[in-house]
Amino acid sequence: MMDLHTFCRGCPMCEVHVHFEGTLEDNQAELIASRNDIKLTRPRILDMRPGFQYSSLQDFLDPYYEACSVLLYENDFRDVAYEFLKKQSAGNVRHTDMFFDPQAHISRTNPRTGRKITFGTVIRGIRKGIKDANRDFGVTCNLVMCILRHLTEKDALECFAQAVPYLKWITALGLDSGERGNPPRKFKRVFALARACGLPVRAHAGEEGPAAYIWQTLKVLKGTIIDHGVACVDDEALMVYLRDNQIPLTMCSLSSLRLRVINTLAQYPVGRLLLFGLLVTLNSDDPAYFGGYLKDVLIATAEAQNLTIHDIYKLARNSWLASYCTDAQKSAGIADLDDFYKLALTPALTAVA
Ligand code: ES4
Ligand code: ZN
Repeated sequence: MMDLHTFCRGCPMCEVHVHFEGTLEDNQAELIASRNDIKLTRPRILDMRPGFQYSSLQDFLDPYYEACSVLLYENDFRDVAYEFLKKQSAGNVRHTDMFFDPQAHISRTNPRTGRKITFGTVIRGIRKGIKDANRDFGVTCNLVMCILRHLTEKDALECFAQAVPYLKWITALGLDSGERGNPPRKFKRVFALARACGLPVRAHAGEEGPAAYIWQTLKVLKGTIIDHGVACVDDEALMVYLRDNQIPLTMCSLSSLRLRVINTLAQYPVGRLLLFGLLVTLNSDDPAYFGGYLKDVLIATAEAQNLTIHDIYKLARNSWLASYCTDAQKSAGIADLDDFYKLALTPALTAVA
């Protein structure tokens, strides 16, 4: 039988919860800052000391959005997406549903031109990175536009209006940023608008907020996916609802560890929720910040939770089911995963090893 590490590293899967802005690595930010001839203001390098933990979500997000200030031109956005998808390909992560936060960019001014960065610059750049990565590595990527919940409903509606000419490039609408005090219902109208435009919707809920925010995502926003959802463990009826309706939960263990939602990886409820029958997936969230890309997250979590190869197989299978891939893409991905799983269980593999 194949060992757990080899299985995690090799299994074909999807990532369904990762933020474009959270894939910006220090060295890449430095490179882009230098070619744009701007100064890099990144308190973040200090924050990456081993063992450093952020004290709250907003405490993490403030420098996180500041780090984006190096991204000025279409090509900057293109390069970040391209380099990330190259890494996904190297880890056999064949498809990614990627969040991006237009409001973190369209509020900024290019210091070299004095002009605002436009929605078009952001999305055309990211699209180009996705197209080039597809050509060079065969990976695919869909874009999920996120609303920043710490801003107002008016800001959200204005952002959505700017997205309208580009809806053909946007697969779904999401909600992220600091959860506490910003319940999903605050954005009921913009989410209704997105659904009227034919977009599926989802929200970060129950990451640091209560189980009630998960209910609101389902019932008020009419979300079909819950991002994080850790707090569902506090509400038995909600767990049963999520299981019976097979609502995907896109969980991010290393993120919750770094943001002190949990104190140790062993406490993260992914193994427990898997056993309960929920459609859970594991994801990296902000890989440049939380200490690992998807396969690193999978291995660290599997070790801490004593997960089996079958558990990893389930998580990988769920990742295909939770993705916005076409049915044909899902069937092909799951067939490849099934072949890999059968190979992993072959007794001869132990003999060879
Ligand atoms: C995020 Cl960890 C986390 N939570 C909420 N919003 C986010 N945006 C980027 N990372
Ligand atoms: Zn997230």
